[in-house]
Amino acid sequence: MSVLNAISSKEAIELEYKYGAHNYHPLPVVLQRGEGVFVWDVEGKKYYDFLSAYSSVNQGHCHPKIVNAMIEQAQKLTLTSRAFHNDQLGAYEEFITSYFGYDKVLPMNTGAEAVETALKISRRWGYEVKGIPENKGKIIVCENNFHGRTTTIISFSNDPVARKNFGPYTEGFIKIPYDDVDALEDILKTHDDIAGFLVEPMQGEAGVYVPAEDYLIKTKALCAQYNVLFIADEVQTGIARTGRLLASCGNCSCPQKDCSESPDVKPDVLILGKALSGGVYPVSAVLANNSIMDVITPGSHGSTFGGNPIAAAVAVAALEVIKDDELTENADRLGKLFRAQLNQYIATSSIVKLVRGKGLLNAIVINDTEDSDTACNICLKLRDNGLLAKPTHGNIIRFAPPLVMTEDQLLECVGIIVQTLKSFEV
Ligand code: IF1
Repeated sequence: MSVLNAISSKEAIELEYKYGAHNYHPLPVVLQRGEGVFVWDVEGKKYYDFLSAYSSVNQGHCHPKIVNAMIEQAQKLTLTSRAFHNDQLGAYEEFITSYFGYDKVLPMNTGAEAVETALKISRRWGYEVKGIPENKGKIIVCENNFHGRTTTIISFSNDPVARKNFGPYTEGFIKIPYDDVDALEDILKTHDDIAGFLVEPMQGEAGVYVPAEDYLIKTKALCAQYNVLFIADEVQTGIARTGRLLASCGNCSCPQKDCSESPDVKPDVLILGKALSGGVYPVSAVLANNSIMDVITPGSHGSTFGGNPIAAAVAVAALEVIKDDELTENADRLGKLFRAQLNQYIATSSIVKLVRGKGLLNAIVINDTEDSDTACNICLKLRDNGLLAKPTHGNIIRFAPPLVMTEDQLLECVGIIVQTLKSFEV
């Protein structure tokens, strides 16, 4: 952009406030360019990105291999709809199903659409395979979940801000506490109309909450015992973020970090989004085996853009980058280093209570009341010091940098974070 039509941060923010719906409260920074772990604002100031568009940009900003795949495909064919075949979709479907170890994939665009798709598949499976009486099927969900923003999905949210005055809500969901195996068993024992159990392997929006080591193994086993589908929402945790290809695979004894073959924790229905495109394009997917996916018949579900040739080409490139650049291993190694470094500081700190997380999906809990603005003020100071992060619920700050970070960069970031936190110590 030439100097003549360059926009200042202040002007850009004013335009958004004047002409855009006020559905967000962004940190005041206006970004213009990104490369790898860095982003630059319109005044040219450089920052470490410690949010990665909520774990979408795992492969780093503007990864050349992914961007090139998009450009090349965009110059050839962008969209056919599913009324016709295109030459990219089948190859992508073969690639992603063998990558994650499933028979079939149903391609969509956003995370919420993929969650909706998984719910529809699971309900149909409940009626047509399990034999639940018509319209009686239930899905078990967890308290403090985040699965997106459609009317059905917010129907089983317990975030009042996300729900208020958007009713009437969709029926058929039973909510149980997260990380509570007994609560699941109680429901499964007493109900024979359950089609599925929808769960986040780690709760993101709830404040990066890591469940007990054996939670996923035990809940998966219960689902198998009661003939209920185990539906994993890996939109945020999937694709190397937590130091495993999938977080639902993260608690198994299998030594391989990049497999989803463990019989203990392999989800029956796997939901992916965000980093499936490395953040360059909206691409989401639902994976399942034939015995489940075959309930979907022509006309029963779909999307104009789902499975479009750009999305297909981009997703193949984005998944290749995960393996080529060894991002699963890097997230695992740097995550351990990050928590160890922060724990050293926390031992001496009165402003930070703890750090928790897996791989490079971590959070610190600030030692202040839930409704205080300390976490927010810390994020503003982090911005001034060249690192972008955002608070989740009240006094928790999420740290999720791109997975292409080097060890030296991570240590520099720990330095920025510790130095910033020190200025808040009392
Ligand atoms: C917003 C949080 C992250 C997700 C899981 C499905 C979706 C998401 C586990 C829907 C989306 C987002 C969307 C964004 C904020 C955000 C978020 F803070 F709310 F929890 F990532 F941490 N399943 N997560 O995390 O995917 O339709 O957005 O593509 O403001 O809604 P989507």
